[in-house]
Amino acid sequence: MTTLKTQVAIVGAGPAGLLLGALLHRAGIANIIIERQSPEYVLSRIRAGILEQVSVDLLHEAGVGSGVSDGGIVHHSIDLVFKNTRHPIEVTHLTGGKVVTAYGQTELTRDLMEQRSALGLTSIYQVIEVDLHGIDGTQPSVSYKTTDHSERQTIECDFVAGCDGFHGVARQHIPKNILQEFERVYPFGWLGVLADVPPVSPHAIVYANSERGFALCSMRSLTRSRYYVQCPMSDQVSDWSDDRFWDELKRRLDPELAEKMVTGPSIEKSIAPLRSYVAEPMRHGRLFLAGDACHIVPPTGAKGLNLAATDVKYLSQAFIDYYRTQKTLGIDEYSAKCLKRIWKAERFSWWLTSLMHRFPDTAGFGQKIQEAELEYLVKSESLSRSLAENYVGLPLDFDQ
Ligand code: RFL
Ligand code: PHB
Repeated sequence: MTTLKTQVAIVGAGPAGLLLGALLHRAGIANIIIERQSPEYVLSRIRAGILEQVSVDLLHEAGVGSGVSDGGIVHHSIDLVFKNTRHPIEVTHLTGGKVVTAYGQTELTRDLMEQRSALGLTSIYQVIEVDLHGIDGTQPSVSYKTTDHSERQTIECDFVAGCDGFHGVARQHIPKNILQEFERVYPFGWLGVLADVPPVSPHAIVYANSERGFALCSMRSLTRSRYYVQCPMSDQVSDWSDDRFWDELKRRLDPELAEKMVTGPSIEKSIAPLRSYVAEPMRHGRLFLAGDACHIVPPTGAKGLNLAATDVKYLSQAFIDYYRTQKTLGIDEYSAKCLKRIWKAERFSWWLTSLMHRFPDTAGFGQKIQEAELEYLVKSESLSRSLAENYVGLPLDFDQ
């Protein structure tokens, strides 16, 4: 059996695990990351696209800010489409100067992976049979196998960070009588398409409510677009030819955008379920959960990756304080501090999802109520401001 030693063992090389590894390394705290998939597979998952300023600042703090500075597209407004008409919500004006940045999770992950390998830090990919040990005590460890070694390997550490996403193993190590779970599964999914065509709306992300269902226009660059349409979860990707997708997307937008839409062959197409989920607490003994490992939001509010980033901000600060001062206040308060922000983002994402999608059980009545609320929202400065301040991300000191 091979045994490695480190200070923090990180399970999962998604954005949460990689960002935590980078921030800890900069503070002189040794860490090893293990990941179930290959690097290529991790980079092939097309997911988030919108970063709050807090997340962009954290990338700079982690030393990988140049990617988002050079390749990110700063947005000052979002557009809401309903009843075939587009209404801008000027988020920067409404929040006293805040912006969001379009920058893909794939690009952000690549920046962090490249930095990690340039620094020679240990990341072990394609691990199997991951298990955690001794998290109730003072000497936890993580064991696993790699696909090319049959013998088990162990990482001895001071702390374990469970950054292994919704389907990971870390959360399962919090005893059932302690872990509380809260969940809502929505009766539809999102079909997403990535295509090398210029974004139809380069200056604003477009969220559309239509009688045919929700649609979203986003981007990865000025030549690469990311679009979504609401679809039944029973649909298969093979049910959606490119032609059918473009036709459906255009029918859910206002006539001007539909007319301007440049279509082309898809380079990725996938269907994602929509779920709200929180597991509490986020810490048990020496195990700390971060990101999708302990909370999921439906993607409508673009909060998932941003929440993962703020968890990691608080967790890295807590570990840094601990190693500098031996005081445990930061690690003791970690879960409660994160959960305050998480539940506000859960509320916002649930509200925006409820407002923008077609629900099978409310049909025509639900559509009329949504349109009435949207009309109220775009006319009322206070409601527009509430949407804007949540979209750009509530200030970090909001709950202090
Ligand atoms: P990830 O990205 O799921 O990474 C977890 C990693 O852990 C690995 N893993 C294991 N490794 C070792 N051992 C095990 N036993 C393991 N089990 C799992 C996995 O292979 C994986 O590499 O979680 P993380 O790091 O917490 O990051 C969270 C984000 O990925 C997620 O919240 C966002 O993608 C959500 N999201 C969005 N968030 C935003 O902030 N803005 C957006 O615009 C946005 N759009 C989206 C989204 C998510 C979407 N989907 C597909 C759910 C759009 C979509 C369509
Ligand atoms: C994306 O660009 O993938 C994206 C943008 C906004 C969202 C969700 C996803 O709310």
